[in-house]
Amino acid sequence: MPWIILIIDTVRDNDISNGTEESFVRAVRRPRLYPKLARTRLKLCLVGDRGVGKTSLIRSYVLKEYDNRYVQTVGSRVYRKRVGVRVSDQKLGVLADLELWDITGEKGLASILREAYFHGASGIIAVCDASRRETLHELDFWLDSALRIMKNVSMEIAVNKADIPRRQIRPRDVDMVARAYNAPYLFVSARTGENVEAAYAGLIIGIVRQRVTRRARVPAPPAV
Ligand SMILES: Nc1nc2c(ncn2[C@@H]2O[C@H](COP(=O)(O)OP(=O)(O)OP(=O)(O)O)[C@@H](O)[C@H]2O)c(=O)[nH]1
Ligand SMILES: [Mg+2]
Repeated sequence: MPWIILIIDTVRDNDISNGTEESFVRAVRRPRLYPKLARTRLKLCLVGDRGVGKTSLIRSYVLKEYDNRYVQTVGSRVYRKRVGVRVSDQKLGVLADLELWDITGEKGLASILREAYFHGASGIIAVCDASRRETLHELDFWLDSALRIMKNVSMEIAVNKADIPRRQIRPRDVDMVARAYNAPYLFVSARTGENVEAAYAGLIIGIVRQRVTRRARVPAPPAV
């Protein structure tokens, strides 16, 4: 039986500093604790109905910006961000280059282009709007679309607009969908920033853990 113990955490934004490769490597690596460094690329897609806040959640995470105005996304747009993940028990620092795909909420267009949108994706964040119950039920459409293209994709549900007092979606409503897709969920708000980092971190850590685990399987030590 293989045995693996992993403890992983993300590098906080403060650690990441403002972008030079050297400072970033220093932050992830902490040479004495993490002497090994690996690089990886992750494509993450945000999906969900029109107006649920996909663009806002990406802009909040990548640019630390929020805008009250609604500008519909036509087609798709790709944003990039680099994050660090520390895999403690392997003494490994991983630099992950993220491609964040902001995908139209128009179902017709998304169906036609789903091959292009989801091909090569490692993770899906399925977004619904806490103030519109129907957007939760429509996640079936979005998650099924992604699963038709990528069978082994990690999924997470983000119930956005958690700052709005009149919520139409309760945790137990999300439970059922989350269980059906084996996807964790979080209530988040692009407006206040609540749980935004946590939502991305949870998904990214899970994917990096899978990749490292696949590469690092070692035989069990002999019984003593
Ligand atoms: N109260 C509140 N409003 C939000 C939040 N996130 C987004 N919005 C607002 O909801 C509207 C739609 O947000 P978008 O990010 O454009 O939604 P989208 O999912 O990208 O929409 P499409 O591109 O049409 O698919 C905008 O007016 C945002 O300001 C949030 O967390 N709380
Ligand atoms: Mg959009």
